Amino acid sequence: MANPLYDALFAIHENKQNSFIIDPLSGTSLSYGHFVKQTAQFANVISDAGLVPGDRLIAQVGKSVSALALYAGAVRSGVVYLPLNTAYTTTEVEYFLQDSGARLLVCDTVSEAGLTPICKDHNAAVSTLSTDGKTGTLIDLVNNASDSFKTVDRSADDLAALLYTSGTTGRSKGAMLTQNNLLSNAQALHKLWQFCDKDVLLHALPVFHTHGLFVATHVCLLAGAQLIFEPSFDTDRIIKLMPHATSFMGVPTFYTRLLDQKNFNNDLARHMRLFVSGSAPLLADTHTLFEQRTGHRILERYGMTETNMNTSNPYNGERRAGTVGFPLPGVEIKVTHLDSSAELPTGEAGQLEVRGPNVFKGYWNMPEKTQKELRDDGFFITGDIAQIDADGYVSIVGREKDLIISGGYNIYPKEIELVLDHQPGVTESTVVGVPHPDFGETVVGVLVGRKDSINIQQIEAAIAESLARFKHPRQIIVVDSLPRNAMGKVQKNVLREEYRHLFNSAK
Ligand code: MCA
Ligand code: AMP
Repeated sequence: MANPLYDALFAIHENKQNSFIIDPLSGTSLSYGHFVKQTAQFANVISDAGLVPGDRLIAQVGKSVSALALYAGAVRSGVVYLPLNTAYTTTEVEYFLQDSGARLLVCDTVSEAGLTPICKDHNAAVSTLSTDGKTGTLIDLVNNASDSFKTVDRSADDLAALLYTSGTTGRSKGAMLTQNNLLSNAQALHKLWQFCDKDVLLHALPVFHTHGLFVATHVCLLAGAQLIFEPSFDTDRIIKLMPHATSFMGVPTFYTRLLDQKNFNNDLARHMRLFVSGSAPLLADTHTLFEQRTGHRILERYGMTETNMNTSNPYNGERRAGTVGFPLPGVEIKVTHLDSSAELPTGEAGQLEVRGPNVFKGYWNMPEKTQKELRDDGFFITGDIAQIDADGYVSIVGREKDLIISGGYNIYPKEIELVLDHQPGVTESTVVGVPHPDFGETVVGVLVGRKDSINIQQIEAAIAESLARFKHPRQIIVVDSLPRNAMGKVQKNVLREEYRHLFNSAK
């Protein structure tokens, strides 16, 4: 047997001296061979902690080489990797801990005190890793662990990762991703986007989501390319580093922020061969402006946590602004009628459905939810409204699911509405997304209640207690009543229209 994902991504680099992680500004670098040794040390620590193949490991840690080695160590030891947004509060983390039954939680040193009690309640061990990945109880163990490890055998259908993507009903759903889901997608993208060992990817995405952890990192590992591994997206640093890179991946906010910088120009981008955008819609204007400024046409692609990447604009061929290109090789898509599920003719907008080796195994502990969204014939109902034009280009034209995407992060209104509905004086609430010049979309909370009995500051404090900062409504508005259709359903589209200019000038 073997461990297909580990073998393809990491084992191939054993004892190789070529650079993997580089920092051109400080001149430091880490070789592939050294990184592979680190994966063995992390794998030893994970198995010495008593985790066996199939167990879940939660990592709520800063972006560092150690965090990447922890992920690789989990894959190598057959343990299911469960990364969490570092912005999640203790309340949110407790849900993931309880739902996943994780045996070990690795958290930032600063969050240890807050998270230890809930780990005790849920029989999970705690280990710490500093934001820069250099200290913490985990590192103390790693530094004393052997740098050789017998990689655990895994099959292509075994789980490699569990990524939570919040649910429209408010409860986050754990997307079960197998070794082959991840490997097949990485291989398709590596080929399609022509990554090779001469590439240097400027990596500024978080590594607790699919885009940064799988799409960006896996294509580089398959290609033996180098990574400039930035802890976060800092526009000034990106501008300084870009002349040293060949490729860049980001959410639309990365691109609009770069375009806001006068000194971001074609000279900076002259070494670049590829700019990729995804996770949220890239406005056609941004695509056009970017080409005018740099001479590069951004390659937009479309994916989901449940499916990794589904479609991509071509590497060679027209990268059509406002579209997400064509299905990846091996991926099938169809657009179906929202009610009858009958396939619609070309050009008509409807539910986008996806089938292929990239489509997840289902939702963790949610067989009924899985049954509803993953058809028996293997097609996955995305909740995105799309249309395919006469040339075969796919456009995402809307969402059937109640979802706000802010700076590439997914926000599910239901989760916030559940908190708002329980606030003193609030008789009902609704949460909508409205355009935002920096984040693309942002959150607005609309409350019904007597103005004199609603305390906005108190409500904001309650939200801060239970929800990550990025989910907080940027504005809370109190109204007498909510617009409803004949069925009595709140008309969120009416509210989106009413408040669409709320943040026009905000930058
Ligand atoms: C930070 N804040 C945010 C966001 N990020 N608020 C709303 N939406 C956000 N996305 C908060 C901060 O906590 C801070 O709060 C305040 O906003 C201002 O922070 P700022 O400095 O402007 O933000 P930042 O720290 O620079 O972060 C913005 C960012 C970041 C760089 C765009 O959000 C980011 O890296 N997004 C990438 C997300 C991603 O990787 N998505 C891929 C998901 P305070 O008020 O306390 O200061 S995977 C996916 O979608 C599918 C699979 C796919 O197709 O890829
Ligand atoms: P996630 O919950 O992280 O899996 O987010 C996946 C969702 O992000 C998709 O269902 C789409 O709604 C959205 N998305 C991802 N890429 C794009 C894109 N290029 N254009 C429009 N929406 C996108």
